[in-house]
Amino acid sequence: MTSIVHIFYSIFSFFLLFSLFTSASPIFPPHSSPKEYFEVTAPPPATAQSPSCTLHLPQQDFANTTGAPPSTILYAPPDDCSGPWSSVVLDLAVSCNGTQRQRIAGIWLAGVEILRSSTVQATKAGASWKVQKDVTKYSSLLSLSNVSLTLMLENTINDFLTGVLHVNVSLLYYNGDDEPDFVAISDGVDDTIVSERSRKVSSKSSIVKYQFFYEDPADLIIPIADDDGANGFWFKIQNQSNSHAKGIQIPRNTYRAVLEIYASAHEDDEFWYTNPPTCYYKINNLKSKRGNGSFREIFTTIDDLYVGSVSPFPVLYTGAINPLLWSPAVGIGAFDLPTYDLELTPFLAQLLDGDAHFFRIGVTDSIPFWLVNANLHLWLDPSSDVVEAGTVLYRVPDLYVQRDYQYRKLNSVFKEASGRQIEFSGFVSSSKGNSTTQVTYQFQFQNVIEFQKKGRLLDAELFVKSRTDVRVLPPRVALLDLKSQATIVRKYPLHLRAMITPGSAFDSYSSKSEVTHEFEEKVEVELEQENYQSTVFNSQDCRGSLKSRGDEKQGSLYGTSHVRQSLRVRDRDRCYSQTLSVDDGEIDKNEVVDLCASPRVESI
Ligand SMILES: *[C@@H]1O[C@H](CO)[C@@H](O)[C@H](O)[C@H]1NC(C)=O
Ligand SMILES: *[C@@H]1O[C@H](CO)[C@@H](O)[C@H](O)[C@H]1NC(C)=O
Ligand SMILES: *[C@@H]1O[C@H](CO)[C@@H](O)[C@H](O)[C@H]1NC(C)=O
Ligand SMILES: *[C@@H]1O[C@H](CO)[C@@H](O)[C@H](O)[C@H]1NC(C)=O
Ligand SMILES: *[C@@H]1O[C@H](CO)[C@@H](O)[C@H](O)[C@H]1NC(C)=O
Ligand SMILES: *[C@@H]1O[C@H](CO)[C@@H](O)[C@H](O)[C@H]1NC(C)=O
Ligand SMILES: CC(=O)N[C@H]1CO[C@H](CO)[C@@H](O)[C@@H]1O
Repeated sequence: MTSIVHIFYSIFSFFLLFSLFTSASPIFPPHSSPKEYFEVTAPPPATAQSPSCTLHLPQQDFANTTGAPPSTILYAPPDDCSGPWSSVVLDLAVSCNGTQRQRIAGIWLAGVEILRSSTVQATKAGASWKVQKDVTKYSSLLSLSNVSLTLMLENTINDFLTGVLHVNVSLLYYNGDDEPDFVAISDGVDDTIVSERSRKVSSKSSIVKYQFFYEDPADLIIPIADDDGANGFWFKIQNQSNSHAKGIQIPRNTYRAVLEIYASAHEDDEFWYTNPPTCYYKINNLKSKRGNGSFREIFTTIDDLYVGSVSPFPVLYTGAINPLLWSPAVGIGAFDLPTYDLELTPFLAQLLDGDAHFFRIGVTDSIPFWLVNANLHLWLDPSSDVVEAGTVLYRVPDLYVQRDYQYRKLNSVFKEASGRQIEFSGFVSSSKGNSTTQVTYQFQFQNVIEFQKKGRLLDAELFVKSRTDVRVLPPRVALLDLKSQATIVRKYPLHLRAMITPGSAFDSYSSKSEVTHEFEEKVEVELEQENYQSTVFNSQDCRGSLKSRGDEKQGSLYGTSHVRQSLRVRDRDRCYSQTLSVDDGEIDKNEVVDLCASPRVESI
């Protein structure tokens, strides 16, 4: 906490303040009992039923674990509960018994990451929360016995930070036989028919999954990660040239491959989309290192051939900007960070020769640091030893980048825009026939960062849109487990405005901030027999203030918060809507509506 003095001796800048905010604990009206936190999400569909069986793993405690190896538990499914399951849900329950800062956490099964999460800024009274995630796509690993379940959570205990994190991991297994009877409620005759039919499809299809890429769980999942695991299996990426690779051999009868990427941004890149070019600091003689511009992209290569990239979603952890904004509802994705999927089937031609191939992951223009690793999901042909594959098209034009920097000393404006459109296709000839997979990926990135009032006001506006199209040709009856066509569109708009004012007392300050951000996803799947859509719209609109009198030790921040959040999820299983309203840490409204049950609500 030397940073307060440091801030006032250097020129006041937001970048130093962000790090200050993340290290201090907020004080709302003091809490006497542990505060319960949550992330606004739709519960996994399976949890509407009772699980067929449940596995509670022993509680793990994370006290002073910085620099320590992760904690490892031996995993095996319960004896009377071997798969296949219709769904498996990971249940994480955490409590913290004192003051603590935000931490990042990862859980791996047999070295394959199954959850990336973060923890809360707990006050003296402590905190607790719960995370549930559908992990059915990892079924092939979940059915293994005596494999390691690894938890990495670096925590620090000192005179001020007293909170030990107690973590319980449970797995809930569902077999989907005891589907509940749905009652269609509607006053329109036509609505009733539609509603009943969609319910029937829904109860039948809850045997499979609603996520396009993992409709049927893969037969084999290979981690592209740090095998050593002494500091967790993730790769720690310091800069663009610091990419990491792993050599792996894949079975020669693989007919489909999807790479799932887990990523989180930390330290100087935690708020990468507010990073000006490094020059801004040099010109103004500032010490901050939060530079290198605002564009970041996670890229993957196989044997140095570029095979795809993804734009990361800006997750705001619980210490971000003004910690009061994330209490009790944390930022979008903070407890269950989004993952990103790359369809790699068109590249099987390079991979099926039985040799080892090098999968590399990096982050364009990154600065310290990112934690990134990936899982290679493979589907195997049970009826042949060798599948034949060939590349048909490989079109990767350069990334388009446009930068418009207007330097006016501390008051400057930095605009960046970039985009790309890439296309791959390849055929796979297995016992199921010969099909061609075409993949196109497009994305658009725009960012404007504006510093006003001599750098005390920061205004940043980010917009990211990505679109992936996967087509499997020709659609064949014999290959019902592959989709004919799918389109996945994601949008991440974010607007952040924060102003800091030094107070009259030494070291004191006050700040005001506004953050509006959204996670939007639309998946459209066209099958021979069935078409369906799933949409997620999640938006958080936050405003707050923060004051430090400057005469106190860490934990002396107090202020206000106003948060409005709206979540809508529609897919084959759910029409979930949640509206939340929080003022000064207290919930005014938390309304959950089943839009399927009351179709009229949606038109309001
Ligand atoms: C925590 O660990 C650090 C170094 O790893 C050590 O310096 C410190 O004394 C430890 N604190 C406690 C309370 O054990
Ligand atoms: C973890 O499980 C133990 C044993 O069931 C229970 O006593 C404890 O309260 C649980 N902790 C959390 C954080 O849920
Ligand atoms: C938190 O719990 C641990 C035991 O897990 C205990 O050693 C520690 O004293 C507790 N801390 C506080 C602040 O109560
Ligand atoms: C798992 O390990 C336990 C004890 O270490 C052993 O009794 C059991 O047979 C093992 N199970 C399998 C499937 O290897
Ligand atoms: C990138 O990171 C690596 C690993 O920390 C370091 O050795 C290298 O000097 C860094 N390169 C640049 C350009 O900063
Ligand atoms: C599969 O189809 C592709 C293109 O349609 C063709 O080039 C290839 O020769 C076919 N392979 C086999 C084994 O039939
Ligand atoms: C956009 C930008 O400034 N990129 C720089 C990020 O840092 C690396 C060095 O680590 C430079 O090579 C890039 O030009």
